Amino acid sequence: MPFNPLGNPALVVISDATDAPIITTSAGLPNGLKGMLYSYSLSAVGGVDPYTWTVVSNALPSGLSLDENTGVISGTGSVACVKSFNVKVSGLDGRATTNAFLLRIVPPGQLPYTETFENAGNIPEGWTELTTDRANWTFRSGSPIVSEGGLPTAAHTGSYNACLFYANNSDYNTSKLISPMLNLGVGTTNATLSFWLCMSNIGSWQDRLQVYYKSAPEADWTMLTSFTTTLSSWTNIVLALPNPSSRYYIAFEGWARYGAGVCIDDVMVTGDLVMSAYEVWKADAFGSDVGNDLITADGADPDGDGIVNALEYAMGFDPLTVDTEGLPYGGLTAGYLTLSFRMDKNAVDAGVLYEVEACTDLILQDWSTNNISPLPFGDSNAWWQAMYQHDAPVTNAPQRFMRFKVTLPTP
Ligand SMILES: [Ca+2]
Ligand SMILES: [Ca+2]
Ligand SMILES: [Ca+2]
Repeated sequence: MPFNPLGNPALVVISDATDAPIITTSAGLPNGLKGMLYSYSLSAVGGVDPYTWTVVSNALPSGLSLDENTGVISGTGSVACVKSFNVKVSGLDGRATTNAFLLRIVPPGQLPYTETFENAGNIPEGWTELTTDRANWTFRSGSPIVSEGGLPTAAHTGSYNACLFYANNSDYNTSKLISPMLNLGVGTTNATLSFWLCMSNIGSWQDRLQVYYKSAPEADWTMLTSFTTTLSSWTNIVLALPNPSSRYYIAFEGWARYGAGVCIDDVMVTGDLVMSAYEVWKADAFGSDVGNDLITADGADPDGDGIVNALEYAMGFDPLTVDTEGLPYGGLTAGYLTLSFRMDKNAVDAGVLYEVEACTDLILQDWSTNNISPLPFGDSNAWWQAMYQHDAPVTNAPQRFMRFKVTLPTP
């Protein structure tokens, strides 16, 4: 670590020409959202700059690229997937370091989730209201009675906040404003709800808010906390969300009677989402049905095409459309029995194991991977067209059967 060669003794140069640059970005990159612009900068220290950044093994999620000069990964992820890849950073002197990275492109509905209520005064898409009384949530700027001293005078951000207000009855009128189903994933840590609340009083009249969650559509609501006292300016509320699941709901239940209204804005749900590549594929394919085992189990076949979900994934098919193109096929090639099938590249990258077996007797079921050899694979953009042969010529055996099986990686 020599002193700055320009001679300023107060400055120490971090780089050392004898070392390679060291990547300081940690392996797990922030998730990207499918269809949304992604940008994240890799960084390194040491070595001799300027650096050159290159992907040296495997590939980035499709739609993303690495800028070789800046180390910025950017673009719009077009496919929900999980990709691991290696990036090399080289200093000007050619010394280089390579690190492994993991990047998930997850479908919408995953974390982080935000709602700003900017929907032209209407309830946002996917939100519902469950009211048992006379009051309804409205979407407006601030309290409905600013002219009488009600607060807030405006939305926390933008032009709209949600508000439950009622002034025609001294009993509480309650209504739940319910989020869309949120996929908090499995094994997520630090699931957190953040929102802004303003709930001012008029004279001695005070509205209330109770916040609820449930981990499944069929579950009962569980109360997280309640607010019963005046908050006369926008206040950030942060709550831990227990029992994260892939079918999670949050409800804001206002209790309104003569107060200035229960006003909320800028709802955000965050967490360290942990999803396997297969879970990402399922979340993308099944949307709000995720968690419904009748549709999404590995062995389920919701489109009725005879291909179960695990195989739809492994072969790059659509689990909700009857697939007729690209099905596995067998045949004879130069006197050998062959079997050909698609291997989706994202599934291959995620560690799905494809095994080809043969047997001579379906009653004995003597399946074995012996004497099976790969032939050259075809390369489509999205999949490999795998081709395997059984190494005994068909003239040597009157009957033979081949099959392949896939094993999903353990999450
Ligand atoms: Ca807003
Ligand atoms: Ca199917
Ligand atoms: Ca299908």
